[in-house]
Amino acid sequence: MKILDSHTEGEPTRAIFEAGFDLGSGSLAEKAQVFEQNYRDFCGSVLKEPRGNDAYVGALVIDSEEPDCAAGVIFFNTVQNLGMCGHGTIGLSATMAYLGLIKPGQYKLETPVGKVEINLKTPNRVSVTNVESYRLLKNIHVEVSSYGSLIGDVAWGGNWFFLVKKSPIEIRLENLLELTDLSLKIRKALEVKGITGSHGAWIDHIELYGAPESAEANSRSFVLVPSGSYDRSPCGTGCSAKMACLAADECWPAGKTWIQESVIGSTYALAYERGDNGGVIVTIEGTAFVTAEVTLIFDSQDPFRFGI
Ligand code: PYC
Repeated sequence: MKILDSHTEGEPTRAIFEAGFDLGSGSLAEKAQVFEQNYRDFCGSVLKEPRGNDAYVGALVIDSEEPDCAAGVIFFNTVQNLGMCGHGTIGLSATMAYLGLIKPGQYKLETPVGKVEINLKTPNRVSVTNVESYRLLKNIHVEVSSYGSLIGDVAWGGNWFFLVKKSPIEIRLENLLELTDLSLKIRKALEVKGITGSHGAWIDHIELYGAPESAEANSRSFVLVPSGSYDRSPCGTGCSAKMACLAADECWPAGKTWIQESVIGSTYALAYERGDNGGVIVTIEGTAFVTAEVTLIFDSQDPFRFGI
């Protein structure tokens, strides 16, 4: 097994090659289910403390049976599998470039929710064309203790998001605890109200939006991820959900670049085209750096070998 770490605009990805797991012979989506069911201990031990932390996303690289795809990838966090992962795709692309597996150019990767295209512009700068994103629900009211009624949209960008257009808390790193607390309360309020994504899917990511700090950016966001941690990057799939909402409201034209700032001030450049199914196809561009070649050691005497 070969493991390499990277960060994309501050958000870590742990890429795993040559794991050799038996995931059966189904589709990539079916293999992802087998992975989630049978390899939960592996996911925890690889990503959680003391080897990682709750912000880490794993990228299990496997062969794709799609002839036009360079690889298949199953993204996972410390809680469950992800459908797609924007920062993870950028980080994986930079890692594959570092390993000499790809050179600048265009490639496709297969994910459990569909094929995504990568354009490796330099060994570190990558743009990703995501699966089709769409808004499911508009102007949903949720009551949150100490904040009152908040309004947001439910949208899909490869994962499910609830997007609050106007955060009652300023999007600054100094407000991290309050932003996290508010987002967890919103997620709970959605659960209590029975508001879900399609087919009852759990809305596991919450996005709060506010004014950008940089004059070049259009917006700044805080993104709660399923573990309860936050995305250091502007969250690629979250940005896709955001662009789907902007397009649905006719607030931003197709083809024009939108700069999204994260809570730590890193940015993605985004643009969308109309999709075939009423949604949008979003391109997410960002930068990733490889940070470590990793050898993990699991001592059978270690009571915390499966993570904390
Ligand atoms: O970049 O899509 C993303 C992402 C999802 C969760 C963490 N990052």
